[in-house]
Amino acid sequence: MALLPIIVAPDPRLKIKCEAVEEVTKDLRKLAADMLETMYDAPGIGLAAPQVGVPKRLIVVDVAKGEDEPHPYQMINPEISWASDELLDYEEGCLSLPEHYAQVTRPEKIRVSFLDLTGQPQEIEASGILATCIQHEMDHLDGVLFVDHLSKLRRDLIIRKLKKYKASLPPEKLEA
Ligand code: K1U
Ligand code: ZN
Repeated sequence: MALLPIIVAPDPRLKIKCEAVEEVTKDLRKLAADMLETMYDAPGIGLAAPQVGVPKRLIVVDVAKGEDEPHPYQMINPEISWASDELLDYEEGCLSLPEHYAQVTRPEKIRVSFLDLTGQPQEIEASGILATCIQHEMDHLDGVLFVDHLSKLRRDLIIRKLKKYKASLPPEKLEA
């Protein structure tokens, strides 16, 4: 397995709509395993393929707390088939927006269908932080970042700070 470099915003690769996965191949399974390893290493609770430069509809999520057993999800072509009217406010972070956090409001419960790594269709119901994280990761597949849910003023402020942060990094610390 391998750790993958995570793209930091602003970057055009984080703003594109990703393509559906047509076939679940060995290479895709390797990518999903590398993404999980990268997510645990960061550490984070989710990661989407475009964050590692792959414009495909693949996400990984694990919201299990440190002392609990890991509970990873690897979802190919995820789709939300139902969302609750009840909403949840959650202070979100993003590995592509390091050290920035903001409260985002999303449906509290969702039903999501996806393909697993054997290509079999699956459906789960998620609530709380798991639902929030899946929605955040699915946003990435459509080129949407959590700052896109904020006012233009707050979004522009965060993006301006990230531009400065990236400009201050030595070239070897910038991802490809
Ligand atoms: O970059 C990402 O998409 C991952 C992001 C996912 C996320 C966090 C919070 C709400 C919604 C989605 C992160 O994992 S940021 C890091 C983080 O939240 C965290 C890190 C270590 C322990 C617990 C949380
Ligand atoms: Zn993110």
